[in-house]
Amino acid sequence: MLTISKDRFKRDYIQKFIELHGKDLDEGTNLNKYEALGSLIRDYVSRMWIETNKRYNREKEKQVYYFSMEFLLGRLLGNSLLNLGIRDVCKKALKELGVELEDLENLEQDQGLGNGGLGRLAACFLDSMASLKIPGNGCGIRYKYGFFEQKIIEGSQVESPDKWLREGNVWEIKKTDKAEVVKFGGEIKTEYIGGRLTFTHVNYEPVLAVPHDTPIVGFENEVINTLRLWSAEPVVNEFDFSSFSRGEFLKAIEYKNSVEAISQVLYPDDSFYEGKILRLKQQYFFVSAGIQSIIRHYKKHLGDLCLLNEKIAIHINDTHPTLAIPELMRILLDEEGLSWEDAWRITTNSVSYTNHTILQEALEKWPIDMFKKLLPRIFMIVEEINERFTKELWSKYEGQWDKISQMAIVGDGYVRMAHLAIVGSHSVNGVAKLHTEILKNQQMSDFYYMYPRKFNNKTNGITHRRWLIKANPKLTSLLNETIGESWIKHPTDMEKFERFKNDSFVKESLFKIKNENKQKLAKIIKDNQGIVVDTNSIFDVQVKRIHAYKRQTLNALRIMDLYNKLLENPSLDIAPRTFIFAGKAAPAYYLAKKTIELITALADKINNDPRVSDKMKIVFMENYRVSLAEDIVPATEVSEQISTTTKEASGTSNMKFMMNGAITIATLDGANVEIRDEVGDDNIVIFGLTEREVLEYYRHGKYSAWDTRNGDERLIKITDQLVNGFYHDEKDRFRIIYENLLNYNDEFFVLKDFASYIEAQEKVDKLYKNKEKWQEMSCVNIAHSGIFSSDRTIKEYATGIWGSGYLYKNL
Ligand code: 26Q
Repeated sequence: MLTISKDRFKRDYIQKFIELHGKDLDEGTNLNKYEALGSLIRDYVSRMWIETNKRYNREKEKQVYYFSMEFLLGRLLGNSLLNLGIRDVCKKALKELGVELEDLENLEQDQGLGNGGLGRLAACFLDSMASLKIPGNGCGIRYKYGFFEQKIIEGSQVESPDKWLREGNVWEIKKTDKAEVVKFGGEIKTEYIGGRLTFTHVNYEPVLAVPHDTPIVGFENEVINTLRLWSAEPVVNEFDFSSFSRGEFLKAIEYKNSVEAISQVLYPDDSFYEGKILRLKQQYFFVSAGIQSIIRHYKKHLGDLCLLNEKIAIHINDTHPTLAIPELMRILLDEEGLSWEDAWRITTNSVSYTNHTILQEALEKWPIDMFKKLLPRIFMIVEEINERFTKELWSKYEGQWDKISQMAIVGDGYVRMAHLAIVGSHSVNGVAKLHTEILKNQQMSDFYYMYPRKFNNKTNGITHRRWLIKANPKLTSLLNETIGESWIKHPTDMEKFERFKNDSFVKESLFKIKNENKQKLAKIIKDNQGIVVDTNSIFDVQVKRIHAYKRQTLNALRIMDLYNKLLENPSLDIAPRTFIFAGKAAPAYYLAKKTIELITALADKINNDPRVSDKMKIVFMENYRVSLAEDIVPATEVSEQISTTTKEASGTSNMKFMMNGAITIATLDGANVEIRDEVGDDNIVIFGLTEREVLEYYRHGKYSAWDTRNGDERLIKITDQLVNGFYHDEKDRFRIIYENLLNYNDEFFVLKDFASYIEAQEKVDKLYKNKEKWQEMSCVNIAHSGIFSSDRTIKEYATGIWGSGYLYKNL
């Protein structure tokens, strides 16, 4: 923990400001002030960072490398201050200088280098590794443009580039001397040299990978870990621009552009795979740079490569970094001269893999031709892995050609990344109990049968430091006042809070805190969307990526139904509700974009209907991102977790909401199952098809959307309203949604779950009207949320998969 007095801080800050801007503090803009503060904090951090690295090198504790295409960090200033333990001092000091800390914090651009859950999980894991003193490094891509910025124009999503680096980035340090060269294309020359077959890569296109390091501050423990993001640059030596004749000059420009394209932009699709060569380039680019730098560092500090897997663990976040497996093989074989057997043992014992989805359309497979041309040597290695693996299969399943070809790594003209990841690693985990069971028993059952010991579950978590302590300071104080502060380091101690579930003072406090958080959010809604919401209404929230399986449509349909009911019976006795949505649709995902249009159309019509305006309001908040989530989550009362059972691997916003006292309305999908197990049926509202029912429908194909609709008056009315111009002059605006629900017999069972969803919502209404009961439920939810801290998750990874982090036991 950094100890610094207020006066010292003031002096340092003023000095930093002048040094940086060449003027006095009172002449500076808030942005100037933010930059000075960021820069000062980085100075403080730098000393600890150097010390941490020295200690790691000295003590040679096992290092974890978390490879991920996405790190969705959000803002860093507030959390770094919190973790350094100087946020209060800093706040007071700045106040005395006439500066509001929050104003500066709000100026920071989100670091939005991720799509959603998977990227945010990586960020929570970095925070937990540092806070648990686990030597953990992130490895990814420094995209020039992160996840696009979303605007809603005339009811539709419009994307623009996320220029997050426009005003610079105070947190990163470019390490030019640690650059690596990554090789694409070309040919492989094989020859025997000294009786050994060697492989030489020729005529390749070189790309310089330049690391940018960001400090990851541990919580009050003086640990600073590193997130290393790679940026692609031309290798200048080999293409010296000035000395080229005209033809070569153009070639050089082309080369430069094609290189820089690699780290230009984050692909905005989650859960939909498209075989784009640039994406494959991105994957090999950061994986190769990362593995090369690991080996370089290892050789310098530790030496013997045969012990590599005892000293480092390489974790791959979904299949996107799977090329780490053949890349590590390549280095051990071609550059270090190890035998195949040794290289394979070291590689598989180093690498572990997390699966985040069972959606078929999200599974990565690369066309062989593309793969081979771009990565000739890596392809040879993958072929060899495949050959050895299929031989092993043959010995088990002699004659069963179908099974063998289904399980092969290379087959049907593709390289199947999930198969490579399973075969080339020592651990495969799902992200919630149900998800892992589905992996074992359905999706990957053949592999589970073959390698039962590789498969394990690690239920996701979220960092309670960002999502509770930072996002909800008032609830944090209430916890501290009632149960003491031990929960901060031991989040499961939050269970003690359950003792207060019948304490009227605590319940009143919970009510008040929620209300204040709602007021804060209401102001943001007013400022951003121009909509005035009633802070006495239920804040009912669904914020996440827009996707058919997450069923924002189901939510929209019940809003339509409620509107109909209110028009029919204006005195219907319901607790007023504000329906809050936010989330981005992949730019090419037409149905998802139409879903946004539907929600905004409902808002337009219903919000402007005075007959219902005191009972319901609909808000679609623009540009959902981490910093906006930090304002929404603490103000939420009803958390909508309504995916089709079996489809949501885990979900993590469900955990954030619960931790902030929201009541969950949910299907028994993903980690909702564990949330239910924690709080009990009385403190969550469950509805919808069970896993078994869903799987049964898929097996027998007996679902009929039309029959379901025709059997329910409410559904007849609302599905008609989708296409009769009720919500928009353009009558066919939502036709595709209608077609999907009915004529395409919607594979996500929206209509099937409608009736039970409505019933569940009526139950929510009743519970909310009983204020005492609601606060009691809220209290129980908070009390049981500690287990969903990512600290628990990371301890499980460390002990169960990585074999690292023995130190955390002493905390
Ligand atoms: C793959 C290939 C080509 C282009 C894009 C992709 C791609 C990119 C991102 C595929 C998937 C993703 C992201 C997936 C994701 O966020 N999954 C979520 O992971 C969370 C953390 O485990 C879970 O809580 C969610 O349930 C899961 O949907």
